[in-house]
Amino acid sequence: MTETRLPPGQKAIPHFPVLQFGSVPQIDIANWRLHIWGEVVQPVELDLDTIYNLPQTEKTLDLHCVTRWTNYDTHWSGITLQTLIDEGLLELKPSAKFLIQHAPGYMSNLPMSVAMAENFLLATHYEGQPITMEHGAPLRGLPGAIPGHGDLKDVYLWKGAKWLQGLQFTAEDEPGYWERRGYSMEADVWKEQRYAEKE
Ligand SMILES: Nc1nc2c(c(=O)[nH]1)N[C@H]1C(S)=C(S)[C@@H](COP(=O)(O)O)O[C@H]1N2
Ligand SMILES: [Mo]
Repeated sequence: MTETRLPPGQKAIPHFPVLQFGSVPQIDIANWRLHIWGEVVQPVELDLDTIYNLPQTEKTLDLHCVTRWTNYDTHWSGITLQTLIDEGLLELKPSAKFLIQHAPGYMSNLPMSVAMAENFLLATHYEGQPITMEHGAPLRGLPGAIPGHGDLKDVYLWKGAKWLQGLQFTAEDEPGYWERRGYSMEADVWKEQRYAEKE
């Protein structure tokens, strides 16, 4: 296919930078839980063993950071929101329209249509190894692009929270960490929605 993989304003680089606001948080993996709440029938807390024992999904994704680097063909595995639904761990109310990912000192918002799509993973492993602390262990929200799937919405990497510890489902959209600082609520990489449009 001649279709380009590189969104406008991006540059493909061969390495995977570490990037976050502030320092790497201290995470006590043994006592770590994923909290799920909001517009759900039953709030739950999942430990890492439970997540590791769910059916795993593998994805090869192109990552696009708003600071203009792109990393092609990164390999990840983990679970999806659909996995949680299929395994009876998550039942959304019809009022659930947005997913807010929570991490220590960080939040990011996505519409359910993007969070439920096949290019959004709750990732535990990168290139066959558990995700390192710097890259968001033990679990990170991960939006990436699947080349050739022009039907999927592709958003910038800030729309996935490293050190994910909470999934909150809401009826109304809520700005996350970067969105509160002027970044786009939508963040479509092909439309270069880096910053929010001025009113
Ligand atoms: N918790 C948390 N998640 C985060 C961020 C952050 O500052 N804190 N930064 C986001 C941004 S802007 C990017 S580009 C990616 C960087 O992921 P990496 O460090 O694995 O490259 O994490 C995203 N998720
Ligand atoms: Mo980023």
